[in-house]
Amino acid sequence: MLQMQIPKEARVPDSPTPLIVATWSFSARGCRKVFPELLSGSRALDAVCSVAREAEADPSIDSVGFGGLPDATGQVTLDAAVMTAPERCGAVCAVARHLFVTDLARKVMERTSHVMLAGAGADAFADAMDMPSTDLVSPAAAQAWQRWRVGEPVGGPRDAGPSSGQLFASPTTSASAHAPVRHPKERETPHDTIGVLAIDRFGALAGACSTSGMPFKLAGRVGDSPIIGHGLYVDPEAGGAVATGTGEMVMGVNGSFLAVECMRRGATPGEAVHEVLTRIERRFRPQSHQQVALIALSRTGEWSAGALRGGFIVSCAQASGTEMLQPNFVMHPEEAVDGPHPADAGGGS
Ligand code: SD4
Repeated sequence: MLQMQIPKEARVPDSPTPLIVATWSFSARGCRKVFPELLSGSRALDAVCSVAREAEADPSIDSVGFGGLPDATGQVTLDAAVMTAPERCGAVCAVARHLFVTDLARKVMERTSHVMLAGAGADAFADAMDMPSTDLVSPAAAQAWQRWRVGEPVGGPRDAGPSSGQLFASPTTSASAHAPVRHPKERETPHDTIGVLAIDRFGALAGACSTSGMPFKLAGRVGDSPIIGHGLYVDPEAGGAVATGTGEMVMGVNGSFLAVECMRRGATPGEAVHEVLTRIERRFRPQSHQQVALIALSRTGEWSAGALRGGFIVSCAQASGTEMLQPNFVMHPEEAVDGPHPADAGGGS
């Protein structure tokens, strides 16, 4: 049931003060580490890239960077985007040989006249930028893929949702020559992209997203995270937004762009997030295990977060400390997906 709660804003400062907000609790560690630099005058763009990099290097996070779960063929591919303004954004997708994809997306923004590079071209650009090439498949991710292939359960509590196969067509209807051999237990696994928004001492906004995408996705599948306007959007005239969850649903409504447009037209961040989730509800009728969550940050530093279901956590770093917070509203609080992440052990301030 759709619950029409009025979202409460989390922070309403008098003037912009440095702040980092990020999706999921595993981001708390990076937020806490990076915030002092932001407070002492570093730029919002540096902050969001640094927080994303922390997650990319952490092998215990199975949805971002090294440790990310592979696609259906066993290959890990990474997607990322950065943005500070409509005319200042960069993205990469389907990167197969380079770990620090948020930095790579930033290089696309700063060193080319393009916005997005994909696949082998993105890896070749990283080589040209002297970024080290690396094997992205961690031993744990390789094991998870082996289990998934033979239909064994993958993961712990985060993987305990009901079987559905929503991401892919059912085996009996999937006739594509490129479709992987599918196991009856295949389903859309909960998965947690890092999306980070920051505002710096100068009032500048920046955002970043980094993900290994949907676990066991069809080879070549790219979700919302690296696509400007879908997983991430920032406009200094209005604010910024990041999305996490089932990318296909976020893409259908241009989720992050829509949230920022709502703020441009006078909505609070909470109202903006609520509008996006309501539209997803109306069009997609998500199943109970499917999650979408967004964080929106206004240009004056107010922020709010909402989710379709319980389980979503926001990491927030500000002068008073780093906290892991519940979102401001949950459309279906009675339904929870995605429990605490194993990498959460060091959370809190
Ligand atoms: C995707 N949105 O590739 C990403 C996955 C994600 O939380 O964010 N999961 O669809």
